[in-house]
Formats: sequence, C-alpha cells, structure tokens
Amino acid sequence: MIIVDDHHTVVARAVEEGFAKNPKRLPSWLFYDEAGDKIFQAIMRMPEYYLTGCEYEILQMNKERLRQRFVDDGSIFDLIEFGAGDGFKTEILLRHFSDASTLFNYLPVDVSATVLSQLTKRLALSVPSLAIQPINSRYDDAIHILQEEDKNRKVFLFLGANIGNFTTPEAEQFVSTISNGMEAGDQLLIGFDLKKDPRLVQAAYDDPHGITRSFNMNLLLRLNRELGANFQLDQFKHYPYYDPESGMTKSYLVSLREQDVTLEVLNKSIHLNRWEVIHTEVSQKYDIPMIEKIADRTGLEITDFYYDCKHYFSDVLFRK
Ligand code: AVI
Repeated sequence: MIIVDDHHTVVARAVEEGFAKNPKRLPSWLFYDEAGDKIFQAIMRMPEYYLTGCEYEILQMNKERLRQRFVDDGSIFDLIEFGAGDGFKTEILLRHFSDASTLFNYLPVDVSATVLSQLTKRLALSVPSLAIQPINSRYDDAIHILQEEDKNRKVFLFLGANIGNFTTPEAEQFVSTISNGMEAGDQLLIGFDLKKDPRLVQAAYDDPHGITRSFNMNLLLRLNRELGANFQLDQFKHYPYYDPESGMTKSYLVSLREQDVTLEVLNKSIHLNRWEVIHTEVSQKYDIPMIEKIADRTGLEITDFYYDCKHYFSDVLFRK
C-alpha cells in the first residue's frame, strides 16, 4: 500500500487553520477516522439517506453499458477510484468486469487506511481475480503520484456524491486537476446528488435516529482523542441546513454556551461565543446546467448521464 501523509501532522495543521477562520470551519475529511467510517456506514443504511440506494440502482442497471464505455479501444485501463470507502457499490462494477474477463487494474484511493485495508481484504475474497493497488492518501497527492507513475489508459471514478463535499468552485478546481492529468480518451465517472424536494434532502442530513448527529459530533471526539482537546459534546448541537436555491446543505456544530476549549497538542485554546457555529460540511446538490458548466470549464465532454428511476441522482460520464 502506498502511504503518503503523516496523518497526525496533517490533522493538527487542518484544525489549526480551520479554527483561525471566521466562521470557524473544519474540513469534512476529518469525519473519517475509524469511528467516523463506521457511523458513515450506518448512515448509508438509513432509509432517509436515499443517495446510496439510488447510485446502487444506477450501477446495477448500467454495469454492461459502463463496461463497454470503459473498455473503449480494448487496451488495458486503470480504474482509479477516489474516496473508495467500503467499495460496496463499486463492487457491482468490479465483479461484472471481472466476470466478463475485462483487462483492468483497480486503484482505490482513500484517506482512511482502515477502510482501504478492509476493502482490500474483502475484495480478495469476493473478486479474487482482481488486480488491486490501494493508495492511502488525500486526493491531490494521489493525482500527482498517478501523473508521474501510471502510464495505462485511465478511467477515474468519483462516486457516492463525494463531489458534493466540495463547494462548486472547489469541485471545478478538483475536476480541473484530474482533467489536467488526463490524456485524450481517458474518462471520468462522477456521482452527483441532484436537487429535489428540499424536505427529502433535509431529512437525509437531519435523520430522526440521531446517526448523522453522532457523525458530526464524532469530529469533536476525534479532536479530543487525537489533539488532547476537551470538547464537551452536550455543549454543542448538530444543525444541518439545506438551501434549495443554491442546492447547498451546510452542517454545523453550534455552541450552546460561551466556552473555552483547550487543544493540548496544539498548545492552544479556542473561544466560542454562545450560538457560535463551527461549520463542518458542505453537501452540494446539483442540477444539469451546473454539471454542464463543470464540463465546459474543465475541458471535458459529457458522454452519458445515468439516472435512478426517481431521477434523484446521476452518475455522469466525462471524457477528455
Ligand atoms: C460522503 N458524503 C458524500 C456524504 C454526504 O452526503 O455529504 C457525507 C455525509 N454527511 C452527512 N451524511 C452523509
């Protein structure tokens, strides 16, 4: 496994920078430690979190169409997946491609080493013929490694509405970085959660079981564990808010009282006023013109839109 980051330094730096912002802001990749990975898996099993089921349906219904697109001229290709997570949905493609004796290597990229090693172990059993090379790093580092070392034709996957965790300018920047590393004929499949009934979106991030609440709160627990912080969870409230006009869901941790919190490892303390927010996540929902704009601005062409039956979600195939 390729390991790029010293995660502790990266976490400390990100938290320090985030708390210096106004409003205070923590990057959402911090959710995914061992506990956060487990909670996210529970989120994906909730009925309110429609995204997972929609994309599962899309991949299941279109696996052969996607295979034909990816096989293209028949030369071997590298299937590079950013934010592979538990790989549950991607396995639909991997198994189908392997059953059809497709020539490809699978390179999952994830910030979580735990998730990657679980994924590798599971795929070794469920798709034994799969050639797999996991990359444990953040996306931008992985793009650089791949640009330098990988000469096969490339198909990139960025599924699960992970792109929604960027703001739209950040998403454009990210797609542009991938696009700059693509040769003519390389492809990119992105999963976008689409704008829909605002109440459905709101419920997906404010579930009645409290699972998303514990996902958000786990961030504070992580800082307590890794940075010697003394956040008291009962002094914060989970508050997600969907704006149907911009399509942006923002998640916050709201301070219930004026308080000082110490972060021993950073040798720092932070002050929070009553009702002050820590912004922890963006989950952007898209419409078709917004997706077309990304393609236009990043030098890519859209070859297909794949939808679930309710049109809640779309996997969009781009080509250089
Ligand atoms: C991983 N990502 C696409 C999820 C989302 O929908 O933004 C993370 C998540 N946050 C709260 N629930 C799920």
